[in-house]
Amino acid sequence: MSSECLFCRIVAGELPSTAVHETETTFAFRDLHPQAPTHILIVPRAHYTDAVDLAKNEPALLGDLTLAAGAVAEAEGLAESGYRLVFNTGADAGQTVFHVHLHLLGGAQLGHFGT
Ligand code: DGP
Repeated sequence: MSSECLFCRIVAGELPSTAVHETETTFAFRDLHPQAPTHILIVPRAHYTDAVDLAKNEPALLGDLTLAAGAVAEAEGLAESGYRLVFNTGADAGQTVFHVHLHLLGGAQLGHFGT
């Protein structure tokens, strides 16, 4: 845990969040600035900078994040309609918080992206 890290502090309960799902290794909460009707962030409790840092150091945790996302999608009623899972990785991709987080977006027909 880093006292400098926003998401470490949210996971530790030092800063408020609207939690929707928790496991031994993961924590999921609603995004403060939603980009879709449902926008949830799923993070590992342990601090890793981005998805590649996580994969290099604790690859099983990537699976935990994905399974947690599936459970959240189910609870949010998105399992049938579908949803998007995104890791922004690095500044040019729009990553602003350098504690790896999986965005779960859904609840609407999402446009294609990449430009
Ligand atoms: P990214 O741009 O991929 O690093 O995503 C960071 C997300 O975190 C962004 O969608 C907004 C969200 N966010 C930033 N600060 C907070 C906060 O204090 N609480 C919550 N719940 N979300 C936050």
